[in-house]
Amino acid sequence: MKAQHTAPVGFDLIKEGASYGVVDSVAYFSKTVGTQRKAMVYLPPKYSDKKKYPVLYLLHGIGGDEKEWLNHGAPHIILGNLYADRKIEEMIVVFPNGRAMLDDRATGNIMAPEKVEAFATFEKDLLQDLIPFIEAHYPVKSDREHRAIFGLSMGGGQALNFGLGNLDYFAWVGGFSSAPNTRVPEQLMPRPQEAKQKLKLLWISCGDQDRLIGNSRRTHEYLIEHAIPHVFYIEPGGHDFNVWKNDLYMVSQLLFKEVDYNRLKDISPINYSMD
Ligand code: FER
Repeated sequence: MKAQHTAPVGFDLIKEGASYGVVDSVAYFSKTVGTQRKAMVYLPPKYSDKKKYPVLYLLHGIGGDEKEWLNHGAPHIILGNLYADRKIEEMIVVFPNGRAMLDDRATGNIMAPEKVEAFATFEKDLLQDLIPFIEAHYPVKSDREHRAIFGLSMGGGQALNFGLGNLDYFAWVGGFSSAPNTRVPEQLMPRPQEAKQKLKLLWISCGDQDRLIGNSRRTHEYLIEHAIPHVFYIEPGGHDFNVWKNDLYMVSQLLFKEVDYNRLKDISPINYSMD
């Protein structure tokens, strides 16, 4: 059977008989920023604190905050439908606020240098404050092979920068429509062979009409040059939630399972699988 190139109609709509999990709003103390910070936490259907879950950290864009995915991306519905069809592993999804500064709201000039800088500062908050909070308060598996980091646009750049920069924390890494904050390839992945050995999944995707596609393309070209297995998924669309919802649909089905890049050729013709 051929893999679908995009999500089927209705993938993001409530269906009778499916259940959609629970979303918590949490606050944690950030030593990095020196204040309480918010995050949203999605618990899957049939959640039980007697189980242990892998965790997906799913990051927002420059105009968003910890609620952006939930307000615009229907992640609980997309995932709920996939659970109902038994197409994904059970996982907790954490939606952080990736703008690590005292006023972390997406107000005023969202492109102001100090606000853009706060997206880089979030690396420290995530590793030293948020991840320890999640691991202290939820029943999660805390090894690198059960931790994923993905994001859209600024959050895509963050996910690639932080994920590839901290391979001892993350084995599942990907950027959707990654923004200009994405490190240049040589800094993003200075030791390709180490990355190749440690990564379970590396995902680069972008809409074919997105003017930011160069960030994804240059990353892909470097990965090709170094023969690093990855998905490079160019999908129809621009810089918006139609694309990012589709990305979540595609990616969530791959997480925390054995990845066979050979079976992904329909979405990623060149991926440097081993055959
Ligand atoms: C830029 C263009 C786009 C930029 C950031 C973005 C910091 C982010 C877009 C998004 O998150 O949707 O020049 O510089």
